[in-house]
Amino acid sequence: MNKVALITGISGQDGSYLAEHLLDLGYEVHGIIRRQSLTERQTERIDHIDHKLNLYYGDLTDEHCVYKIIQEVQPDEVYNLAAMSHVRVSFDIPAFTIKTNSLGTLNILEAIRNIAPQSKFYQASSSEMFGNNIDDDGFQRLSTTMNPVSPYGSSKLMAYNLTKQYRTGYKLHTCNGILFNHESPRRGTTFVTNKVVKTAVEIKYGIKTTLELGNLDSSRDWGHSYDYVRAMRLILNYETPRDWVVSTGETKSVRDLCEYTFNQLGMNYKDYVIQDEKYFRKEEVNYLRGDSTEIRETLGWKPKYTFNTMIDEMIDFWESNLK
Ligand code: NAP
Ligand code: G4F
Repeated sequence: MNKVALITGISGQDGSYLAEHLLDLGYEVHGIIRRQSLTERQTERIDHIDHKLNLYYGDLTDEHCVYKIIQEVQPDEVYNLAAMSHVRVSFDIPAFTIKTNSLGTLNILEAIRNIAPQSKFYQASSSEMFGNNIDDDGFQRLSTTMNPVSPYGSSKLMAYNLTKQYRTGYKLHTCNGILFNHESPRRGTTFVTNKVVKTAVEIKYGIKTTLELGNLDSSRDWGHSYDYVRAMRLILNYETPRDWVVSTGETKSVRDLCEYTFNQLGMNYKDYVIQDEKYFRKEEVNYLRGDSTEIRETLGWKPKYTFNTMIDEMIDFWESNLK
């Protein structure tokens, strides 16, 4: 019998890579999508596998539809990737962020507890939960104190704690993957990596003249979504439900990102990048670098991409797209 997986947020960056991965492994894949007014672009990231997927309209904030879908699908594995995932935007729409990311997660956990307790549950937790706490050796890990500095980080910390509590209190198979930033050509273009790469390519081809950014000094531990969705499945299929950190262990600043990308395209970022107040945040996470020793040693997870090969792939994507 094929395993049955339900992915919330299947139309997102990670949802699309995870769906491909699970289909390759022989899973029957179900996913929740939202109704949008621009139907043509709604499933752009999964159109190539659409005929293999079972899609349902739904919204995590609607507990009735969450119950109904879980009742109908009776999944072996639930991957909760749906979220209002943009940190800066979470300052503009904090209530929606909490309703989707925290209460939405609770809606799934309650449905599993009541009508599908056999389902294993993966929660897309985030390095944003650490805020500005860093261990003395310069890394964040499971034991690092969490102190979020955005509505997004706070919403994810609530969901993280609920996921732990349903494991310890109700003995359900629930796991958190604390994933550090991960990107790809499918990344939304308002996140910094894809914004920088897409705009740099547009500048090279004369479509734009400048790139407006916020804070250039913050640092992130950037990996590739292709690698990180593989970690999600490993996490959920480990015999003991628990929480894990997934990261590259290397960190680069936004300035480094600009320098590398523009150099690859034969330009100097200093000639094009300007800073604009509107991209700064009320409070910033300054430095992220994750210690993923445990998942590498215990589950054998290892990323295929480096920062450079990932950015090169994104440059190739936008060059062929814009040509
Ligand atoms: P993404 O591209 O923004 O995808 C988010 C998905 O959630 C989209 O399919 C979106 O649907 C859906 N969604 C949003 N609100 C919803 C709601 N109320 N009900 C149902 N679906 C809703 O994000 P991603 O990069 O793939 O990230 C996947 C998950 O990992 C998110 O939970 C994110 O917070 C978390 N995470 C991401 C990173 C990262 O660096 N990428 C790191 C750590 C954790 P629409 O397409 O209709 O908007
Ligand atoms: O690409 P970002 O918007 O990602 P951020 O805020 O780190 O959040 C992402 O990673 C989290 C994991 O740590 C996820 F949980 C979350 O869902 C999301 O995927 O910004 C990265 C850095 C920030 O320091 C930001 O201030 O880039 C800086 N930045 C500078 N200029 C900018 C810009 N960010 C964006 N989005 N746009 C700018 O113009």
